[in-house]
Amino acid sequence: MLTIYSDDHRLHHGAAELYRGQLVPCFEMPSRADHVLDAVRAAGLGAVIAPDRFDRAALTRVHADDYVAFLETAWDEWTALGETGDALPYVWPARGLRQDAPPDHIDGKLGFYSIDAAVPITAGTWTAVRSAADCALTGAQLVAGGAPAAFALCRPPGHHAGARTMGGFCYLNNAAIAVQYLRDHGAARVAVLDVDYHHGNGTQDIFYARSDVHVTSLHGDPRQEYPFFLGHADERGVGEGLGFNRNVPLPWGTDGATYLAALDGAMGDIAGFAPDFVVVSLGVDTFAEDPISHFRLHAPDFTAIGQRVASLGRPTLFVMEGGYAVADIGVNVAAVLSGFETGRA
Ligand code: SP5
Ligand code: ZN
Repeated sequence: MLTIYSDDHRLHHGAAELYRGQLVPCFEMPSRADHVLDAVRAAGLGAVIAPDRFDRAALTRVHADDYVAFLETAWDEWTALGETGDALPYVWPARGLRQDAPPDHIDGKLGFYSIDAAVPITAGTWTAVRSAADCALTGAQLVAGGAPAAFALCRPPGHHAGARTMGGFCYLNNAAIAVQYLRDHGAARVAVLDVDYHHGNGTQDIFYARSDVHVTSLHGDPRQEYPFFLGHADERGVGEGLGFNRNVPLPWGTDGATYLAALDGAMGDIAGFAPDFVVVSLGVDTFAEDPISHFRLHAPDFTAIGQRVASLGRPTLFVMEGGYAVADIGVNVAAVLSGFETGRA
């Protein structure tokens, strides 16, 4: 399968994120993508190509126009204050505060358009974010055009980004943008399978009221894990979307066997939906050595995940999400993709 990758990701390199009362170095760093690219090449999975450039309209099919405008201008507004370091939010419209009145000042906007303080905006963030979305869109274009599979090596990741919010290292929801592209280019039904360690709150929220996109996420139980405020098993969708969202929260310490059994339990639902395409939000932060996560998966488990996805027999777009054990990310991603290729054969 082709991998779609842009060097532009390097332009996004945040210095720090807020964690337990400290500004700590960002876990989401450029070397992550380098390791994935190296491993994909070493595994001989196929050519690596640059993304096409898509219209801004492809982004606003999923994200609110004012949110995209915020991302486009945030750095300039921030530096106009005389600031030289990364932009970070420090105040949020939580319960009891208005969520319908976007502020004018950049300090207010940063909080209005975010769910946490793990989303630094730097000079190159928008260029990197836009190119990551282009990678996902190029992958969607490929599978829409008949390719059996593609891998969008997106960085920064996307699944925590909602229609109007950034968070959890994510700015634009690359997977959701790809899903919408597929819907706009002939697909009737698209299934999302999110195997990142964290719940894909942005993706769930974007499609929650829709029956044309089925979203499944396996993740650390939000009662004990980020993002804490979405991802429970009783979230099944709303209105027309009722029954088209499936969460599988799993406890800290979940090992490969338990994880794969849980995945097997969700597969029938996805197959029954009869999707025209499958979009996999591919995080490998379920790895046992991941520095910010608490599952216990190893390389053979990642191969098995790829084989499970292949068993659906649908054209599949893999979109890179999380994974922070930098040296191992590439090997684990390549294991999923190779497992898919062998499972398909
Ligand atoms: C895309 C993705 O995987 N985003 C994850 C965002 C998680 N953000 C909060 C994680 C808190 C980090 N804790 C570090 C503890 C290390 N001892
Ligand atoms: Zn994650």
